[in-house]
Amino acid sequence: MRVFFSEDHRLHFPQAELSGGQFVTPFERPSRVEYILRRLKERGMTGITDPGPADMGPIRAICAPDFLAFLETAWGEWKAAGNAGEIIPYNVPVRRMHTDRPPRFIDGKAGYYCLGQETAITAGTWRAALSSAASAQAATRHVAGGAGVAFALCRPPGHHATADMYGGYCFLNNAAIAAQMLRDAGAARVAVLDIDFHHGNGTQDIFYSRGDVFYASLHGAPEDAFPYFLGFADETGAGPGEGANANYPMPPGTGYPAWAEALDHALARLRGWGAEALVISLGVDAYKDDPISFFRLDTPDFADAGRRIAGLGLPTVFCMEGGYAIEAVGVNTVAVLEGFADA
Ligand code: OKP
Ligand code: ZN
Repeated sequence: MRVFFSEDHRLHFPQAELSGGQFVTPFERPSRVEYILRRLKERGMTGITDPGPADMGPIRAICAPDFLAFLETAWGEWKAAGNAGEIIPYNVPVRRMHTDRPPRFIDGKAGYYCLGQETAITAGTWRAALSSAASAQAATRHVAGGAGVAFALCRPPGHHATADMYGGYCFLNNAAIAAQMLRDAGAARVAVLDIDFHHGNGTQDIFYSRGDVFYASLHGAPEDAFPYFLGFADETGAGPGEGANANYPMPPGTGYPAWAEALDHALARLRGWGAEALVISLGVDAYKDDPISFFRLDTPDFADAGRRIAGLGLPTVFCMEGGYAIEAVGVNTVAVLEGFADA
């Protein structure tokens, strides 16, 4: 299985994440990728390819122009305003305020485009986010060209990013960009299956009213888990997208039997719907020792999940998302890929 990966992910490494009322080293940090690369090499998966520059076409197809302009210019404006630290917004538009009037001043603008204040923007964030999207794009081109499967080792992750908001460690929605590219390459119906512990609110939102991309997600119930305000079971799509969204929220302590049952249900939905190509939002934070999650999957469970996903028999692009039990992230990620490849 070919792996697409850019070293430019290193350009994004904020000093600070707001957690527990303190600034801590971000959970989503560059060393996560080192563990994944090490495990890929240990298992002989050595075809690791630099994706080259991002193609802005498919990124513009998914993201709002003003949001892309914000990501590109935010750091310069923040520094020009005399700020010494990283971009962490203060105020965000909420109930009964205007959510459609982006402010001029950077402090307000940063809040306007933010959905999670744990996520800081730094000097290199935009370039890192582009490199992450580029990996998803190169993997997608590889699969669209007939490869059957590819792994985009994306960092930073993407599934919380909407067309016009960043947060939850995400800036550009890599999985959504990949799904759109598969559509453009000729797949009439594309499925995104999100097995990260967190609900991919961004991916759901981007495709919610579309009938050509099905979004299915297994995740910690929003009553108890980030992103809190989306991911309920009664969100089934809208308009032409009605019936093309499926959420499987699950409670604290959920183990593999219940999780696998939800996975099988989701896979049956995607098969019945007639998916022709598949994007997997591959987070491994459903792991039992993940520091910010509450499911109880173990390493062999990830391999089994990979096998079940392979049962769909579809061209598949894996896009890396979360996973914060750092020493186990490589083993668990590669377990999914090997389970898929062995099946
Ligand atoms: C990104 B992905 C830590 C709270 C963290 C944000 C979680 C973002 C997860 N005190 N909240 O889906 O793995
Ligand atoms: Zn996650």
